[in-house]
Amino acid sequence: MKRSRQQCLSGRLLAVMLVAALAVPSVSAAEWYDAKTGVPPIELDRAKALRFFAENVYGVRPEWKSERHAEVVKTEHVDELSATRKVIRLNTLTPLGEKTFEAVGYFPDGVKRAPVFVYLSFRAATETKNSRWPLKLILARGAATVAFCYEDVVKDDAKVLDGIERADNAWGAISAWSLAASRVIDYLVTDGDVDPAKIAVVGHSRLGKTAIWTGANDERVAMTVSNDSGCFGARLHARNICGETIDRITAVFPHWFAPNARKLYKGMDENGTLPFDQHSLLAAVAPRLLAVGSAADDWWACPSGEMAGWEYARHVWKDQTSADYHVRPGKHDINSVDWNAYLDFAARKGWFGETTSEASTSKQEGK
Ligand code: GTR
Repeated sequence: MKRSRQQCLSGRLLAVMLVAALAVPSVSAAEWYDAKTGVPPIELDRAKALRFFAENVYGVRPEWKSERHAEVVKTEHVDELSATRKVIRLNTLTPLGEKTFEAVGYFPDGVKRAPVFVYLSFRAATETKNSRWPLKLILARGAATVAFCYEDVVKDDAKVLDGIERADNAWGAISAWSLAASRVIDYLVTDGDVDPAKIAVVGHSRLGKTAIWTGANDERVAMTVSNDSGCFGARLHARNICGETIDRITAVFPHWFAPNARKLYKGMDENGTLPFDQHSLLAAVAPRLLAVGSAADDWWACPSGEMAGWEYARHVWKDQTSADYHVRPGKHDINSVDWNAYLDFAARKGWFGETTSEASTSKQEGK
């Protein structure tokens, strides 16, 4: 049977393409992605990436020479949670000088060295009814959790750094909130109720950006959790899929960033000339665990762009099951669906030994 002209042509085209593909020297995943999509190449040198993001986006953290304090000022048992509650007083450095703040932690009864989830909170950590920090759910897994309110460290106000002299690469509030999270970790690694190898940092939205910046810099963070972190979080700027722009975020929240973020990069995300992207920051978390979570209706943070950030970064992990992504229905928020996704991820990674719901389900099913 004679083939049509079109069939011949497409057959020849296929052959040409095959030969061309075989002739192309093998390229790294990063180059392949770049050629295909226009996303800037990923920076695989972690130290270089961290220097870049410090200098250009979140600001350079100054040396901190004065003494560090961490003191448990209150310990009590909370019967209805079957946990011990500790109030920890810490000091930290901020662009406005030294600051004392308190973190509140819950440590489950009967767990010797518990994995711990540090939650960066919008609300006072003394509040026990906070749907964004579901204590019962976390403790029921056998995990400890510690939270502090970010505004106890630096007030979240666009004018908060007005009146102080800021170099172009000066650190902003995200970096200061992140240092406070590291100060909490300084304490946690000394607390005998905690497994120092299983420390997670969890943040939502602006505090999701903060969680990523913390996990990228602080290697004691074994699991970095970015929930709906959006622009300058997990979302790729390139391709401007949807949501907030560099122009908007640096105009409305100048105090979050180094002045360089606006001075150097405003508009470059919109015209596709930005020389870097957030996948390089996510990659700085590797080989430690990374969880990126999105909400389907969260246009501003842009779930498709957050997923793309994760997708472009995850080839850096040798074990790709160590970089997790989930999207849940609904709006911008962190709720028990998100927490369950993060706790399940930790369980899959063996954080709860044999006591995890997954382990017991698998056993029951005889898997
Ligand atoms: C928005 C901001 C986002 C995100 C969010 C939040 O106004 O534009 O970047 O951080 O706030 O933190 O809830």
